[in-house]
Amino acid sequence: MSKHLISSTRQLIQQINLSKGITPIVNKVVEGDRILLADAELLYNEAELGLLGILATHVAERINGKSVLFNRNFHIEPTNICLHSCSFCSYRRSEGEDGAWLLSLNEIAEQVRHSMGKQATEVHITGGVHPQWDVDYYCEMVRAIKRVNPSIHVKAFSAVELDYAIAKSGLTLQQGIRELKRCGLNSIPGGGAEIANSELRQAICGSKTSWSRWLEIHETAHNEGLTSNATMLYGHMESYAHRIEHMSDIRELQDKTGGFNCFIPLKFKAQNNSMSHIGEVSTVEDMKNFAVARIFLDNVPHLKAYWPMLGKSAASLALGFGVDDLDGTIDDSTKIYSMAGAEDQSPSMSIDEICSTIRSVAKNPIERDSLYNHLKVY
Ligand code: V47
Ligand code: SF4
Repeated sequence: MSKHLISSTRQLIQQINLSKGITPIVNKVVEGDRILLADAELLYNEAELGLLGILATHVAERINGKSVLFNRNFHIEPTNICLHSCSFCSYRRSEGEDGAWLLSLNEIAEQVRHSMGKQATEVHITGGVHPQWDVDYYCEMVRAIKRVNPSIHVKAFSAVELDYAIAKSGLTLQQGIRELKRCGLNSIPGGGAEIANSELRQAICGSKTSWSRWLEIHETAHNEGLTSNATMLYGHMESYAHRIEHMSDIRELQDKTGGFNCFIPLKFKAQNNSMSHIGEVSTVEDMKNFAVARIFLDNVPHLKAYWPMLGKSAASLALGFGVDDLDGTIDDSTKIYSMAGAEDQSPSMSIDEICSTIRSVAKNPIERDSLYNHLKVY
């Protein structure tokens, strides 16, 4: 690590009054040493926000310098028909219910065609777990996309969709993932992770893929040469200890496989679901969470702010709390967040807007591909 980075971080920290308990943790972070679970809990509970911003920026700059990455992608949600009924979900419907949708393969191909004028390099696909969809169907979907645009990167199907489809096809995880890869699947998004703790998971999404299975699916994908992302749903009923337990399992798997590209904290949005009474956490809590995640997950290269969910201003604030990846959606037509109450109901950001947001916090905008190779410095 550069001596210059260490000394400039130390200078910033000098101006802050550190409690006895926090000082050794600060030293670990500044020197590039891994922090313990108990250290992360102390940071959540006792560190002031300014200090967290300095430490998270230190870690982000150690890993990624002053670069902030974005890509040109678009999202497809093929259906909201889902056999699960997670309490936090605002958009799932049963078959035939009002508001249910299901895109045909032709409609999906049309969306891909439409994206080509905008030079999208990636399509992100997730949706409900449709009771009739198996590996063959998901393969057909990927093939239909690649027929329209053979070079587009298909980041698709959360571990929860994969779990059901692979079991329905009577395949092992390895067979199912190999087959999808053979058909053109390029990487796996981070959805369905929610929260690791089994009691909490039972309470908010009891029928869903278990946490150990979620980890197994990502481990298998990594072993088959597919990278993936990891998410965490926060701001509902979880404690700081629950968040740390979740991130610790991700850190452990990353030590083993190195297959996670980025970590994406997903803030619980409270409209139109059966957990609405819980409300939403503050922006301060969002920033604290980004910062502790960046400090704790020292082996995950990127921390993403998913701005269509968080809102543009909170996402740009997060660049001061360890975030180095803005999901650079071109036109985001995802309903999962708009139906749960995201401020921007039809979010889109032009490349100019993304770049000026990044420059406004003295960072360097860089367009990336889906594997985080740098494509263009702006
Ligand atoms: O697993 C559902 C979350 C996830 C709500 O990998 C909610 O690049 C907040 O995983 N409030 C799916 N969150 C989306 C997802 C994702 C999004 C962006 C980028 C990537 C990536 C992955 O959405 C679900 C769940 O955790 N979710 N409902 C809600 N009310
Ligand atoms: Fe289904 Fe996903 Fe909604 Fe859960 S969060 S009900 S798995 S669509």
